[in-house]
Amino acid sequence: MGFAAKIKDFFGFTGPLPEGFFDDLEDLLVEGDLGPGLAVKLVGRLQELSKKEKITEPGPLRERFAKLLEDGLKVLDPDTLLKGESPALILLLGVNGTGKTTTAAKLAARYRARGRNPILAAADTFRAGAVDQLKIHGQRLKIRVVAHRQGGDPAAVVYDAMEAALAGGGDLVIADTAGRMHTRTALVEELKKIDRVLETRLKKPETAARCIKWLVLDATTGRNALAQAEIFHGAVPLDGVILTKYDSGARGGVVFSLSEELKLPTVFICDGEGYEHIRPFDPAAFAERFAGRN
Ligand SMILES: Nc1nc2c(ncn2[C@@H]2O[C@H](COP(=O)(O)OP(=O)(O)O)[C@@H](O)[C@H]2O)c(=O)[nH]1
Ligand SMILES: [Mg+2]
Repeated sequence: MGFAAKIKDFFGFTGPLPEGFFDDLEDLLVEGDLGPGLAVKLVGRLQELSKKEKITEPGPLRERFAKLLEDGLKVLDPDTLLKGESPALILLLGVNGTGKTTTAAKLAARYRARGRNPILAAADTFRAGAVDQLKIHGQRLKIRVVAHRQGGDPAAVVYDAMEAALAGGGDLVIADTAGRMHTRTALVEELKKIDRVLETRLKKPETAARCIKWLVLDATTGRNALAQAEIFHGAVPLDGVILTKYDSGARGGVVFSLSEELKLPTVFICDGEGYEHIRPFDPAAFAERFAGRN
């Protein structure tokens, strides 16, 4: 049984709370990738609430729990973040296989549907096939892809894409990057270089500083996703996280830890491979689902 079904079951009875209810909840939350520290803290608060308000039934307790979860979430509207920035630059970071390339295409499609004019930058020049993968998306979506050869300089690709945008070709550059950037020094060097290139060649000192950095995390990797976020966020300050593969029984509790421990908001959730499978993070809905609403 997946986590979502288990938590539904857990709260899905009537009558008084059985003995060990709160301990069992703690265990279940850890299974949902919430992390032991946060699980203890939240369940403690819930227990206090249940005493204070004399809640003895699982239904109302579940609602209180969902609210507690929601209250702990950092929120950031991905559309306000981009407002006024032209051209805006979004760098998608993350380890291999988390869904960066797919998400770059989804974001381009989404923002275009909202009136922006996106350009995709194939700045993963490291992985064989990465450039072609993005080009195929570009062809399907009829969105311009700026690309160099495999093995080329990622910073130069971002620069060219920004220049194309500044020349009137677009107002939003979405850059796919290489997964190898998860080692701290490589990541920092790569980003510094992008900064330098944008600064010196575009003569727009603020451009690089304003670039939006979103980390792409695979929900199915559980607590490992938090470890990845710690490394990336420690190397370069991130603006937020995009959680992918939140389909097929993913748990997703890591989102609460990202907020609590790293103060990082989740900006988008992806739940499938199609271009439409991306939506802005909705804290109330996410908390409700995690808390097993029927
Ligand atoms: N089920 C599911 N698969 C996804 C999602 N996002 C990406 N993928 C798949 O995950 C795999 C790796 O994605 P890719 O974009 O190449 O990852 P990258 O290495 O970070 O660029 C591909 O097979 C994608 O189709 C998602 O939200 N749900
Ligand atoms: Mg890729």
